[in-house]
Amino acid sequence: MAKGKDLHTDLGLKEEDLLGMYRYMLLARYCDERQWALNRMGKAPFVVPVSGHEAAQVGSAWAFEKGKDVFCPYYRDMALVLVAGFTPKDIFLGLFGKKDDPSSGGRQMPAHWGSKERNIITGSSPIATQVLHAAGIAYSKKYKKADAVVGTWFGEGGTSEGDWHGAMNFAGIHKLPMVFFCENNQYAISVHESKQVAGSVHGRAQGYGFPGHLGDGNDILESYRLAKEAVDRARAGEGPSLIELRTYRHYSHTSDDDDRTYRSKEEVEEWKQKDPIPRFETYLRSVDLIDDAKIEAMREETKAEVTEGAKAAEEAEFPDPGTAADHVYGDLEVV
Ligand SMILES: Cc1ncc(C[n+]2csc(CCOP(=O)(O)OP(=O)(O)O)c2C)c(N)n1
Ligand SMILES: [Mg+2]
Repeated sequence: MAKGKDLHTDLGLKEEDLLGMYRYMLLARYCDERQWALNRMGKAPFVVPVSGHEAAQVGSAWAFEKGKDVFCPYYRDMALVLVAGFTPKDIFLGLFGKKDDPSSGGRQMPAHWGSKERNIITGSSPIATQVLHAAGIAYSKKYKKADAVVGTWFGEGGTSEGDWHGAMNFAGIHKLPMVFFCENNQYAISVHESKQVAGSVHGRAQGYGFPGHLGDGNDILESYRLAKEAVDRARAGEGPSLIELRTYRHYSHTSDDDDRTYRSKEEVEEWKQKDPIPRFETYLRSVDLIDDAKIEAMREETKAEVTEGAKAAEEAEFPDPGTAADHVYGDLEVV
């Protein structure tokens, strides 16, 4: 592949795209650090960290058209939903279970992202169920001849579920306009990939009659390239693709997990050295888009946006307990 400026121009990315991508990576990272700190302060009961996955999520989300395409994410996809239209304040409204949480008005667990206006379909807690939802939505888009591509994201653990295989088979049979993204961080909570995945994730696509590709999920431009090719293919009516993006999570599975019991310090450190954010900074420097001063300014600006969003969400109202059953059981009255 071409080097330097040609690398992103060959991908059809403009300078504002690159800076936008970088900004979203920073936003996600700072939201993550903030939510982790809030958890340790006892202010946020449950946190699902994203750090480490930013390139895979921002790069893949960038290939979709907002307002047209549909996102079926999973709990780790905070950077993805930021690209799809969530603000840092929205992220914290969900974390605190506040009334204006866009996902569920404070009814769901945090990280069950959903927003009708942003075409983000809320996920259920059982893993990989969103993959079936995505296939159903993609079928409806095809049936209605709508110009829309459906993206769905999941971990490699999710690919052991029957739901995942059912969705893959259905998508292959009907040549659905969708893209399957596996964020392979090598662990399903404490279970290593070697005990979870026989063969490879991307290799499974062949069995369902469509292409599967493997990419470096810590490389945002590679994540974007693979996603864009797959989204273009889906939009052209050529059917689904599966993209496996290899990455690593920097923190525990959730705030309720202690990863020291199953990952060595050395392994975590080794992967932190491959942090996707400094790696993208190296590229941005190489094409003269940023320097130390610009990095500092963008970091300060995004950090301030996150601090402000967290503060506004902390001060926001909780839902009225009298509305607890609204949108849950139809029009039941609370007695
Ligand atoms: C059907 C089902 N089984 C088990 C769980 C418990 N569980 C929640 S997350 C998770 C691990 C999923 O790992 P992976 O798909 O690799 O995603 P990651 O968290 O690593 O991003 C498990 C087993 C669940 N939510 N649903
Ligand atoms: Mg995993």
